[in-house]
Parts: sequence; structure tokens; C-alpha cells
Amino acid sequence: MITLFHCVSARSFRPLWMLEELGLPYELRMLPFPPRARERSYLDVNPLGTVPLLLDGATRMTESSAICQYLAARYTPNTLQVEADEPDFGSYLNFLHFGEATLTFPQTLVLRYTHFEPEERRMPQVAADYQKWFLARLRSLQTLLAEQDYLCAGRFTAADVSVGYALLLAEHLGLASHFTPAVAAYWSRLRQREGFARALRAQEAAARAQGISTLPSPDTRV
Ligand SMILES: N[C@@H](CCC(=O)N[C@@H](CS)C(=O)NCC(=O)O)C(=O)O
Repeated sequence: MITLFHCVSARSFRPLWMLEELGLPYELRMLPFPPRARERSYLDVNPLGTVPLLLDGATRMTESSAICQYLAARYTPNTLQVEADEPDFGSYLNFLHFGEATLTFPQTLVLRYTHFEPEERRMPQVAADYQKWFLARLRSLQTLLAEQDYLCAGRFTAADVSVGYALLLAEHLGLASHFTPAVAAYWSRLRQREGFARALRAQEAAARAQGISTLPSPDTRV
């Protein structure tokens, strides 16, 4: 049985969305956000204190995009995974990592220096610069998405889950109104997926059942 440690709408939403797309059985362990401060015992299981943590037998993983790649490769060859002998293999890996390294990282600086730090440590200039940085990089998808529904391989893949989470986070940060038209249409397409809706419902139901706040982690305020 796969176990996923998760905070509502944090990066661990990527593996949750994958699990729902795949229809795999899993146990969802909800944590208050941030677990490092609000669930100290979690550090015994994951000294990083971050989510996700995915356990699958002897496999233990803490990087959300790598977990997407793992689940796609292990459980759905030829569907959510792009195979090494397909022409778009390189593009698939690039977008899978682009979603976290290029699109999510700058947003976490916006979040931190706008909302998560105490008033006296906030840095509006850092937040403004990294918001611009994020939007400039996101604009690079406009031409591609004006021509195709998904990022690569002519189908929905784990790369769309990785980039899709960055768009979900942007929505929480109030940045969705800055999306270019093709990116906005792509985001709307992703949100309409049954797997996405099931993942939203699963985290809400698990949070309620486990006595954890249903407030999305990016909406947490100090
Ligand atoms: N690169 C990692 C980042 C993991 C990460 O920083 N997760 C955030 C939630 S979105 C977290 O747990 N933050 C709490 C903390 O840093 O204390 C990934 O993609 O999974």
C-alpha cells in the first residue's frame, strides 16, 4: 500500500493528483501546515519536515516531481509516462522538472516574503521580483499551448501534473489573472479533469476525517 504524507494543496498535491489519475489504492496521512512547526513528530518520519513524503514498500521519496515520474513509470507505462523511445521523452522530462524548479520555486519566495514571514521580516522587493520572474517564465508556455492541449507527447502526462500544480499555487497567490490566454485555457482544461477533482475531494475528506484544517496551505497566514 502506498502512503502519502500531505498538507492541503501543498506540493504533495502533485502525487495525490497522480494517484487519483491512476486509480491506485493509497493511504493519505494529513498534516497541519507547516508540519515542521505544527506536527513535530513528523520530523521522526521525515527529518526535512517537508511534504510530500511517499512510502511505497522500501521506496521513500520526498520530491514531488520525482514522485510523479516514479508513479508514472512504475504504474502506467505508455499513458501518464512518456517512454524513452518516444520523440517527446526529453521534452517530458524537461517539463516535469520545469514545473517545480522553474515555476514553483519563485512562487515560494513570493509566498514566504509576502505572507509566511512575520511582518518585520517581509521583503516586498523580493516578492515583487520573484512574481515577475515566475510570470516571465510562465509566458514561455504561451506559444506551445496555443498549438496543443498538453505540454508534450500529444496527451496528458505526469509533466502536466507537475506544471499544473504550479498553476494551482499561482491561483492561491492571486496570479491567475496574469496568465496569458493559452495558459489560462490550459489551466481550465486541467481543472476540469476528473482526477484533479477527485484529488481535491480526497484531501478535503481526509483532512476532515483526521481533524486537520481544510484551509489550503498556501492560504496559511502567520
Ligand atoms: N522540492 C520539494 C519541495 C518540498 C517542500 O518544500 N514542500 C513544502 C510544501 S509546498 C513544505 O513542506 N514546506 C514546509 C516547510 O518547509 O517547513 C518538492 O517538490 O516536493
